[in-house]
Amino acid sequence: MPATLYNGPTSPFGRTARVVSLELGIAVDERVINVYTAEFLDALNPLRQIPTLVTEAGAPIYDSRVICMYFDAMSGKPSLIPPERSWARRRSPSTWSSNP
Ligand SMILES: N[C@@H](CCC(=O)N[C@@H](CS)C(=O)NCC(=O)O)C(=O)O
Repeated sequence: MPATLYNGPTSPFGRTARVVSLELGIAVDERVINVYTAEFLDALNPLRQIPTLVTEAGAPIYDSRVICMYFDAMSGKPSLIPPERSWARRRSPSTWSSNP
């Protein structure tokens, strides 16, 4: 079961996350939702924003930049993160979760 990407129809942040997943060949189950009525999202992201990712392991991750770094770390492909920002890929994805 792939990760679930809660997204919206017009979100530039969500589009960034989706494009990065496509660039890296990461399968996601994208669900386009209305963030303003999606009460279930509060349990995954206290900001109730899109994009919000729920990983295959069930861990919620939010903020598009964090989601993009997660995809980058998980892909096994050459990183999209330029060398001068290599600090962004130092941590193991297995430790990643928005809920400490
Ligand atoms: N810093 C966040 C911003 C996400 C964001 O602002 N998403 C908007 C849609 S474009 C949203 O969910 N707005 C609903 C709200 O904040 O109540 C990110 O990069 O993911």
